[in-house]
Amino acid sequence: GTDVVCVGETMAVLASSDALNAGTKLVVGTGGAESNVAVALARLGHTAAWVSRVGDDPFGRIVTESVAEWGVDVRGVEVDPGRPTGLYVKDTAPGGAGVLYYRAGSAASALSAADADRVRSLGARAVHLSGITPALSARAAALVEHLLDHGAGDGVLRSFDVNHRPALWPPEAAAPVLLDLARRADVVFVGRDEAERLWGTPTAEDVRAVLPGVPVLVVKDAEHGATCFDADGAVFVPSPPVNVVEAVGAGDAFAAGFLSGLLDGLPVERRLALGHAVAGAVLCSPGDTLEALPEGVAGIRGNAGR
Ligand code: KDG
Repeated sequence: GTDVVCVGETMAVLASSDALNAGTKLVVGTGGAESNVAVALARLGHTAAWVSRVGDDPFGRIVTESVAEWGVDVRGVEVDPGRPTGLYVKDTAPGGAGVLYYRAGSAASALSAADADRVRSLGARAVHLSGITPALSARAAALVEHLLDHGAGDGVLRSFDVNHRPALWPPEAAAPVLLDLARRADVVFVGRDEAERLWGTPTAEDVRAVLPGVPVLVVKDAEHGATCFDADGAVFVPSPPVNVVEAVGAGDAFAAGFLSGLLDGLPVERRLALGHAVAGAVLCSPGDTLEALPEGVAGIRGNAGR
């Protein structure tokens, strides 16, 4: 069976190394928060699937083939002949434009509760969702609600990364929706700064106070560390030092490492350490996705007594 099914939009990334100008060359890549998690889980040796919708266009084929090549089951990806694959431009050079989305009306924005059938049919142990999907459209939001309401099957662990994307919706609109969705999940990931921007909660303990019933709550504080709250209390593990090349995708990698440890039955400290290690691998590379797992990281899961 499948360990984890990840649901959400993956776009073609058009990445520039220099500040965007007429004549700047763009390199086509693949990026999507949820498929990034699936790829990292597959790299860690889990069985992972990605469920989404793409357009019947070259970008849809590129992203689907890439995610498949990285070891993820893509049978749950539906091709929509009527809508394009979303794109984003990534110009992270100093003084660059940052991330620009071209995704309104994309194939994945038509994700709806009907797509839950393909999720359920995978019979996964866990379903991973993020707060990007409810920002895509009302029907995509309905899919997330349905999956959090056991739409992936009874007993399927529901993992939710808050992933607020200010370019999709302002904090005022996102805050109540993301809080409500997080309250329905079994495992929640949120950045400390992200939670502060959304909910006005400056510390990890303040975040716990607004999400008291979440069985496993992970509050990530960038280079400082991450705190996991569960029924046994709170555990903090500091982030190891890394030379950051590009941060996009690090949160997804962290979620994959933590989920890997959770599925393997590791204690909380080791789950957080694995999250940091996998995130560290993405932080030191320019891409969003963990295309290859460094030896040292592979060893962490392998040494876990499996
Ligand atoms: O977490 C990384 C993602 O943000 C990136 O890959 C693109 O999915 C993406 C998004 O919606 O921002």
